[in-house]
Amino acid sequence: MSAARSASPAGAASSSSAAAAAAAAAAQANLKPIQVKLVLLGEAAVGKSSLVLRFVNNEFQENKEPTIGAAFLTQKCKLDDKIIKFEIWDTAGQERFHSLAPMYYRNAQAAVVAYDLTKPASLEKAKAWVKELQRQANPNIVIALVGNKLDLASTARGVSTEEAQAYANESGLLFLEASAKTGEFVMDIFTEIAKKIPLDTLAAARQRTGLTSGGGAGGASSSGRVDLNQNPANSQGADGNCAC
Ligand SMILES: Nc1nc2c(ncn2[C@@H]2O[C@H](COP(=O)(O)OP(=O)(O)O)[C@@H](O)[C@H]2O)c(=O)[nH]1
Ligand SMILES: [Mg+2]
Repeated sequence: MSAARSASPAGAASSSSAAAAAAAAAAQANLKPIQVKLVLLGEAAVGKSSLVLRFVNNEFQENKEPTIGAAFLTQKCKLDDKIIKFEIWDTAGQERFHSLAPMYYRNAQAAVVAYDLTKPASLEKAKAWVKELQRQANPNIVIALVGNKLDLASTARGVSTEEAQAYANESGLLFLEASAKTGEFVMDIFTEIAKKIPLDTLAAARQRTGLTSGGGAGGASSSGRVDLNQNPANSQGADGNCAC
């Protein structure tokens, strides 16, 4: 401290202005969105695309056409004094064949694994996806198990809350039941994920590496579409710097 002061004639003044600059930089850093790559997984027709549509546009389409080409959507969300920008990767129906390339979830910081709470088989499928994520994805990935179609629970529930909650607890997952149709608890999925992600670590890492993207968006085009079928070997940016 004293060494710094003697090194600079305007030591006191510059250290206080440096502190002010640091505070301003910190405030600025908080304003800068922290990008979080989030992938959706789960059996076809459980409502993955509908959950995203509800979260991003606050809409619901009754007979939603299956996603053509994979969608890449973004949505910002504020948590305390931080802004999180979710980069959401929705599938193009490859989940029907369980053929999602690992590049889809590579580098994801978060995953929503959805099932349809009227269909017990879809919970089994969700468990298989969780296993795959735990085996292949980033070891710190935050996974939320979501039982969708809560609006049908009173008439057609096939999976009890207790069963799914117990499985989520033993596997270390967040767990929520939600309805893309009514919107109930959809925001909560993303808020709970944001709370569990080590945002400070993520922001610091981004600053260190100078990365601005959640990584893995190497296949994203300006149209917001990504080709998930592309060869993973070719999926990195030209500088090979797509991974974070
Ligand atoms: N009742 C009800 N239907 C839903 C809900 N979410 C999605 N759906 C319907 O389920 C079907 C499949 O939805 P979609 O989002 O395409 O599923 P995805 O294949 O997992 O992306 C569509 O007909 C949706 O309208 C929900 O919360 N409640
Ligand atoms: Mg879909």
